Amino acid sequence: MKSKAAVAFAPGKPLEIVEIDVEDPKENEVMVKILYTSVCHTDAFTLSGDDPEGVFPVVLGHEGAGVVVKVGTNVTDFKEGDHVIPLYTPECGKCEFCLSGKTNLCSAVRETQGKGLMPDGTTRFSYQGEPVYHYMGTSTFSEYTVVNDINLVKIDKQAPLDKVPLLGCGVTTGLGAVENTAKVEEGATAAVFGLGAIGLAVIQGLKKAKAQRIIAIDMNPDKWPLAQKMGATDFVNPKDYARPIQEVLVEMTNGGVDYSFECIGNVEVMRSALEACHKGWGVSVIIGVAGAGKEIHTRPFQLVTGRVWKGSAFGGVKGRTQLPGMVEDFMNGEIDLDSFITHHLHFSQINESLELLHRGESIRTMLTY
Ligand code: NAD
Ligand code: AHE
Ligand code: ZN
Repeated sequence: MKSKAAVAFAPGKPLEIVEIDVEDPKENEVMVKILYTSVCHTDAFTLSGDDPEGVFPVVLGHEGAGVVVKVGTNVTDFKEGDHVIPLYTPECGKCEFCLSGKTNLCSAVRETQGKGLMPDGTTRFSYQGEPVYHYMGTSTFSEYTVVNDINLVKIDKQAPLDKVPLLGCGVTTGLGAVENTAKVEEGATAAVFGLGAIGLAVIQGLKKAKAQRIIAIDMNPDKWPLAQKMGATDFVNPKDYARPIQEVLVEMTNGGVDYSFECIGNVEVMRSALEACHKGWGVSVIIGVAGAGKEIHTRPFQLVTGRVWKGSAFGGVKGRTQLPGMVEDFMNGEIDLDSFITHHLHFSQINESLELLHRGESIRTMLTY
């Protein structure tokens, strides 16, 4: 099968729109025609070369939605025509992780997924006879992609496929980090660092959880109106202060916030987010993805005195079990996706969508094939 794809041939280089070859799905694999995809900061991060798991050439993309076109042998849960969202956090339902009841991380295909390969150790993509790698088990920057059946969820056919890609990563991650990872309670005070799609979705989650005070922090004041629409009550620009921002927040909140969320991927900000938490009980959740070689630091005393450092992947959400319900919540007006889609472009303009993200001008660009 020939497919239009945006291939990352080398780190730091623009994506190239080329025609690749996509092999048929093998056992337990499904071929999906991607109709819409958006671009998450993690795609830009891997393209930059900072991802320790980055392999090239690769078809990036993990926020997409489409229709099943072919199924491999042994696939029982999907058939041609099903509407689906690819999942970078699979759910096999059988591994130690899935059965633990303690995490959404699934170990079934994680090793090969991290190497850009399908579970049999090969790739379904090639360009001019040379292999092209998969990404995060999804590769939504190809019109036709092949994924494992455990990396896919069937959704309601009535759901608009040009909106639900945001549930494939950004919005689910933010909402889930509040509900599943932090378990924020009514009346809480929270600080959200970084007001991209992830931070804005965290704010939406905090509002749903009835947090009483939501402090939104970003160096780009253009992000504030949308944060306010989501439910932020206070805005802080770190550039306005000469002292560490955690000091400012501790002062503003009479001792620190109950919850903080780092939605940037900056290890210095991760420290600030932890240290902005209240002594004795404050919980800080790391969502941002930091580059190779980066490490977090704080005085252990910060933890000894009751602050808790946690992390969240895909918001702790089990995709195959929970995403159909979140799609319904969106269709019932309980989850806002529309506000995140600030731009619409054709797939051929994908590099422009990356530039918009880098310049801080977009939240999410929805790309149409
Ligand atoms: P984005 O680029 O749209 O947003 C980042 C925001 O952070 C921007 O508004 C920017 O102005 C702000 N910012 C940058 N440096 C700052 C600083 N020092 N202080 C305050 N604000 C600052 O990115 P996004 O798509 O929202 O993704 C955010 C992060 O979350 C990325 O690191 C991404 O890789 C990660 N992510 C993690 C998961 C997960 O499951 N853990 C899922 C999706 C994304
Ligand atoms: N490959 C990187 C880490 C990248 C990372 O942390 N990815 C997040 C999702 S970001 C989505 O936009 C994640 O889910 N991580 C859990 C996992 O199993 O990958 C590295 O540092 O090697
Ligand atoms: Zn993402």
